[in-house]
Amino acid sequence: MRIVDLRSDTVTHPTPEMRRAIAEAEVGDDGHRDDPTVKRLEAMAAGMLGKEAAMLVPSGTMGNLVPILTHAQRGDEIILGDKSHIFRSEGGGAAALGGVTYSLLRNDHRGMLDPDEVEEAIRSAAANRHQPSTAVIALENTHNACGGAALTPEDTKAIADVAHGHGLPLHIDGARLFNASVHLGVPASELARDADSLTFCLSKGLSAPVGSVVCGSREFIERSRRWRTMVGGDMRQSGIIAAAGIVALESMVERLAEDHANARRLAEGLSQIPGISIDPEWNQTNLVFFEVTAGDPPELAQRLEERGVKGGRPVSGWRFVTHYGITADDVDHALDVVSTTFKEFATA
Ligand code: TLP
Repeated sequence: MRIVDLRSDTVTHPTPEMRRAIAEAEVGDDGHRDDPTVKRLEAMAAGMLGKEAAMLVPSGTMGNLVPILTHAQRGDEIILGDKSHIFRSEGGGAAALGGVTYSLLRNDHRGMLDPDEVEEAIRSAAANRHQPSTAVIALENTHNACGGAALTPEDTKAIADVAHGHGLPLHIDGARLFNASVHLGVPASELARDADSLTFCLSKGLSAPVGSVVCGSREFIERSRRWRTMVGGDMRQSGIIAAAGIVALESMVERLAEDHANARRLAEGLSQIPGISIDPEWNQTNLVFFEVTAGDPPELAQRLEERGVKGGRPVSGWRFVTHYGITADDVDHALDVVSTTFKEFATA
């Protein structure tokens, strides 16, 4: 059966060039800072993001956790959006492992925070010992739960100005930063410019099998290395991973435009199917969210999966994700399957 896997861009497989690079990678022990391929990836990532230094970590979750632990101390708080991945989908790691509490502000439909609300939310234990001190503010770009919307350099600057006005750092969860960069036609370094720390994922749309990179100042990355060690994130011959990451950065960024075009095609097709509510104009990058207004969502999702179309989150809204493994023809096939399945439900 033909499978169209739209669950996430995390399902992407390494490209043939990545597999070759992995096989041939020169490696060492990164615990001793001896792995030349890891060093190359880190230098390359720092250069592309316009930062002094970078550090490879195994996952996006660790790429957020380590910077938060580095910026904040036990009893501090992080200000972030109520729909942020850090808050909703990372197991409360900052609280559980770092004693850092979450101060939530409303994410608007694009995942942006209101700079005035950020200003008002900042607190200091020095001023009042009954309250936690704000230690860091976080944005997400693109914003997963807000439809894959991209924040502009001006958006980031507006929040950074508030943070920096209080001597606080801005962290960006840029798991899909390169999708934002390609969508906006703006270099990733501009999107990163006002951030003090930032993580991006190699293993999502860029299709590497493993890995995320944390970027920041040399001093920040040195302090972060200690926290990476503490959370068990130090790896050994991780040049194996970095080799694929280098190929990802060299050859997989520009092609994200194809994923965005396929997502738009998918969104437009879905908008024609009775029982589905979606505004295709809203779609920006590779995440397609929609509402199902007919039928029983879990059963519909199961029926689609039985027919080879994987995706959807029938409990908290539906999402299809386009990526390197999905062609325009796959999109058309998925639309046929969705259309037929929804029609059956409508007439049942
Ligand atoms: N997102 C995944 C998971 O929720 C399963 C997905 O399918 O979208 N930040 C953002 C914005 C993310 O979307 C994700 C993962 C992460 C961080 C965490 O990355 P990983 O999964 O590598 O820990």
